[in-house]
Amino acid sequence: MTMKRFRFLTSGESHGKCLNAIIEGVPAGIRIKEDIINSDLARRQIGYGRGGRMLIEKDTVEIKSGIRFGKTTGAPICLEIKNKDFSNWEEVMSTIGYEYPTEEMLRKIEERRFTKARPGHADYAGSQKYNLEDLRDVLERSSARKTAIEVAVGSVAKQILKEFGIIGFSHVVQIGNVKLDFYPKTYTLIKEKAEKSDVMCADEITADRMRNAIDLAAEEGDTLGGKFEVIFGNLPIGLGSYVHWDQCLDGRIAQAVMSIPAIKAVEVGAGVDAAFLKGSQMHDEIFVNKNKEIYRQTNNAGGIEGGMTNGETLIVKGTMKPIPTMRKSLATVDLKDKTPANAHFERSDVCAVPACSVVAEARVAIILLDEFLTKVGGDSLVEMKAHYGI
Ligand code: EPS
Repeated sequence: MTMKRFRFLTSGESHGKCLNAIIEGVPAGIRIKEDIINSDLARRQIGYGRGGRMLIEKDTVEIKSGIRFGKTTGAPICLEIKNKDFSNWEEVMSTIGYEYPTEEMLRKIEERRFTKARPGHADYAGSQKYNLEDLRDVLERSSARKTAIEVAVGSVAKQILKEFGIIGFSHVVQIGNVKLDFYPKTYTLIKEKAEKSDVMCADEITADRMRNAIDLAAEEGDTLGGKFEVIFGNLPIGLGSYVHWDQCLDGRIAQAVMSIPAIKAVEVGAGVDAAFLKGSQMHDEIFVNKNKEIYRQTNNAGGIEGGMTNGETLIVKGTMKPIPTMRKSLATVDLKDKTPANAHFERSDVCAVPACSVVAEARVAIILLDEFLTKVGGDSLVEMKAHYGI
C-alpha cells in the first residue's frame, strides 16, 4: 500500500527466529510504552477457540531502536517479537544451507515438508507463483502469525493517535451463525464488556452461544469464521480525500483490512445493508444546535462521506472466513505426484475471529495515523500539537 507519512515493513516466518518491523515517519517526542504494546499483543493471543500455538507463545515486543528514555527520537523504530516455538524448529527453519546434514536433521526437515495443498490457503497459488516444491516455504510467510508484529506497529500508531484524543477499539459481532443482536447502548459499554469476554463479544448470552458453536465445530474437526467491528472516535473532519481514488479513506481502510489473512469482506457503516435502504433511510440528515454546532442523529455513513472523515464515529466491519487448516481435511491434490489426497493438517485454531478483530483495529489505526500525520504535519509532538491547536 502507498503510505504517505507513516511507513513500515515487516519480516519473519511463522516458525522462524522472530518477527520484525521497521517503522518510519514517527515524529519525535512521543512517549511509547512497551507494556501497552504487550497488552495489545496479549489481546491478539486470547480468544476461545485458538489452537495449541497460543499455549507456546507469550508474545512480547523488544524495542530495538528509535526510542530513547521512552520517547521517540524521530529515527526509524525497530520492533522485534521472538517466536518461542522456534526452539522446536531450529533445524527445519535454518537460514543457512547444511553442507553435511545429519540423518536426524534430514528426518526433521522431511517430517515438516508437505505437498498436499490446503484448499482456501495460499499453498497452491503460492507454490506455483514462487516455484516452491515444499509448501512449508509458502506456509511460513503466508501464516497469520505475521499479524503479531503488525499489532505491535498498530499499537505504536494508537499511542500516537491517543496524544490527540483519538481512540479506538474492536469487538466481535458474529461467530459462525451466532450474531450479536443486542448492542449495549454506548461505545464505552461495548468496549468494556467486549474486553472482558474471551470471544470479545459485548453480550454475555451471545458470547455463551458463540463458545458453544466453537465447541461444536471443534468436535467436528471443523473451523468457524465471523464478523467484527472496528470503531474509532474523536477523529478530525477531513482525513482522506475525494480528489483521487487512492486518497479515499474508505478505500484505504478497505485495502488495509481486506489484506488480513482470511478476510473476505469489508464494510463501512451500514455496509452491505445499504442496498436494502432507500436514500431517505440511508443518509444521515444534518442538524445544527443553538450553539451553531453541526450534529447528526444517525451514522449509516460510518463516519466517512466522500472518502473523508465527517466528524462522526468511524465504523468498519470485517468478515473473516473459517480458517482453512482443519482436522476434517478436505479433498486436494498431492502436488508431488498429482494424485488425489487429503489436505495437510498440523494443528490449527478452530476460530480466530477475536484475534482478527484486534489485527483489524491495528490496521485501521495505521491508516488513520498516516492520514493524520499527512494532514497535521510536523517533526515533533510539540510542532504537531501546535499545528492541531491543542
Ligand atoms: C498464528 C500462528 C499459527 C496459527 C495461525 C496464526 O501457529 P501454528 O501454525 O504454529 O499452529 O495458529 O495461523 C493461521 C491461522 C494460518 O492460517 O496460517 C498466530 O500467531 O496468530
